Amino acid sequence: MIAKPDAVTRGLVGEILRRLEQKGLKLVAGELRTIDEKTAERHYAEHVDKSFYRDLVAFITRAPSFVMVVEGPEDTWRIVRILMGPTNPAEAPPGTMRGDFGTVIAENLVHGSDGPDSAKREIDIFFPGLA
Ligand code: 3AN
Repeated sequence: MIAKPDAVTRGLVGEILRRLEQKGLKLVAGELRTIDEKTAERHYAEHVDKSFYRDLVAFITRAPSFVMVVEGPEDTWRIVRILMGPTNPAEAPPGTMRGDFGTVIAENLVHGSDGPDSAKREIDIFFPGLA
């Protein structure tokens, strides 16, 4: 999971970690890190043809993110995404991270892997050797 630059700048990392930990997930790796352009392009490779791709890369590289790995029962990625809420904060219900803290899709605070394969792929990008 990634607390993106908007979340870090707004001082929401503690709150995001609190929610993950309160749910019962365990933080197994975490670092404040400015993601470089090459890494961002690798991370967002599936969106390369989308109209918002360049904006996405510019956004995630503009300031430090808090990149982390959390562990839990099977399908932890799904639990994390439920806590995050839907992609667009304007439509995310209260109680979710995006619903409670965001208003626009371009600044949607958090990233979470969308399945077991992407979780492994993304952990390999940010914490090689961990998974
Ligand atoms: P999620 O982050 O919920 O997995 P994805 O993978 O569909 O959502 O999108 C990746 C990121 O691309 C989102 N977090 C969001 O910042 C951005 N994004 C998605 N759709 C749009 C859009 N229509 N306009 C601008 N940015 C978007």
